[in-house]
Amino acid sequence: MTDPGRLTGPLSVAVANLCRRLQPQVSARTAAGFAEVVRRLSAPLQVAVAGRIKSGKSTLVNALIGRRVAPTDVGECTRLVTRFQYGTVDRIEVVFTTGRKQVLPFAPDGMIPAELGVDIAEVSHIEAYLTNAVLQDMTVIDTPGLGSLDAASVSRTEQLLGAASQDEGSDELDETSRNAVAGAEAVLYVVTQGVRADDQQALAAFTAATASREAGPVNAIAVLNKADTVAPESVRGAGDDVWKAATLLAEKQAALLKPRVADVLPVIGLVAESAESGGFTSADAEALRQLSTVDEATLETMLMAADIFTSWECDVPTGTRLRLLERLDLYGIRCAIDAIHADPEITAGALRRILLESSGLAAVRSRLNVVFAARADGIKAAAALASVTALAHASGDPAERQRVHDAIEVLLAKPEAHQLRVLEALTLVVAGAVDMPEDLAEEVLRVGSNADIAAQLGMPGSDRQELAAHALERAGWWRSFASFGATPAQSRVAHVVHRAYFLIWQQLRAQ
Ligand SMILES: Nc1nc2c(ncn2[C@@H]2O[C@H](COP(=O)(O)OP(=O)(O)OP(=O)(O)O)[C@@H](O)[C@H]2O)c(=O)[nH]1
Ligand SMILES: [Mg+2]
Repeated sequence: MTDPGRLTGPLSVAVANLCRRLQPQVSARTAAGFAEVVRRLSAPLQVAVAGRIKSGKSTLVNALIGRRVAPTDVGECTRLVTRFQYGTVDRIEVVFTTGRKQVLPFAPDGMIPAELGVDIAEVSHIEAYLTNAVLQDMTVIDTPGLGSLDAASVSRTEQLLGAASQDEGSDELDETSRNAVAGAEAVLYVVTQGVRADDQQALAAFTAATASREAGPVNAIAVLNKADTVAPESVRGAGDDVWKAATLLAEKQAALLKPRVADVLPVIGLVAESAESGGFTSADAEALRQLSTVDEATLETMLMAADIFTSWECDVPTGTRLRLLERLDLYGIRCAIDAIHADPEITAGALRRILLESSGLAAVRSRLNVVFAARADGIKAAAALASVTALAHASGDPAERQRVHDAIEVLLAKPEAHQLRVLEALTLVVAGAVDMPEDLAEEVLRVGSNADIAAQLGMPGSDRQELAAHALERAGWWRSFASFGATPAQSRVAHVVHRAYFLIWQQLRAQ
């Protein structure tokens, strides 16, 4: 049985208890599914990194894990789903569609080998167990690019995200149940400057694959990767500042992708990967130091384009320049040289930190913490409840379905579980399943996707009395909206929001 101490929080505990209580009252098949739901509830949050082909997903995964382990650019592995999870010993396994597993040696450079040496058509996915601490809180799932012409790998991704847990002691589960249980719980969506309206479709298609769970602002964020390649002259108001251009572009994309994602943050995955994973060495720092002594006009010319940079006559060997380009691209190289000009004595370590800062990774990490880690309990519990419902439906037994439905209703009626209802309502509104005037939709979003009361009420910095008065006022407003001004679907959402405000008010009063 799962150790309840490892569950993420009170909502997860409540859903795990519901599963355990129901287990003796349902069919063996459903009970096995519930056991799997409980097991997943105590596992770290499953975050899928998704996006178009070659958008830099694997590079970003390496940066987040802090280790260059996922193959980038070429090789058959980029066509496969790889799950990076915490382990006490580094180990890679190929999981075949039959369920058979085969341990795979790391490549000499410490990465997952780009070619597996097995028939890729028979491979389900790769499991990588790594000792890196980041993975204790989050399992990172690297996915092949969406929008690739290779339909086979897209459909494999969809299947695999649904079946990713098949190798973990759940042999008694049939495929329907497995699909009802598995899948990613949160999405980190990687876009580049070419994002178009149809990327929203790509996002929707992806979420359909994450175990039929909707992604929304609660469990999805996006990054604008390759920020270094944004041409500042293509973005109004950016001047000649690349980072500013990327930030403005990210804001525009946020409006385009809203409300499916909480945020779009600019990032330079490549520089982040090099700075975080040991890819940037003291030899690289030395090479940059040497480059920084080249006269300014020549440097400007060299930094205009990659081929000029590598082919221009210069004391730094071409091979070294190629390596710098591969690790930092022109933007990172320029950034490092600027830092050396500002402080010629700068150490390799300090240079690495400056590169890391310039990559924007810190903001992505902190957003991941705010959006995912802080909400992991709610996200995991909501995903688990969706699985429980799907399992009951898949049973084909109306009595069983009713029993499970009733138990869920009892759970959701408790004040401490009301947040799950709010998340559900929020998802309905965001996905457009319930039509709401824009200002009301915004309000539902704010109440549902913030953990802090002042943020929920949109009144940061207010005192308790002001907050309580506002909560009570909004509770009253939503109650009358539920009764008078709403369609039946709106009315159901309005009741949930009313109660959320009421519970906030109660909590403020009790403090
Ligand atoms: N200039 C620049 N290049 C990047 C950045 N991030 C990734 N790249 C490059 O983009 C290419 C593709 O990166 P990957 O990480 O393999 O992309 P992917 O999305 O995993 O690709 P697939 O798995 O094949 O879909 C590589 O050559 C990376 O070096 C970035 O921030 N800036
Ligand atoms: Mg990849």
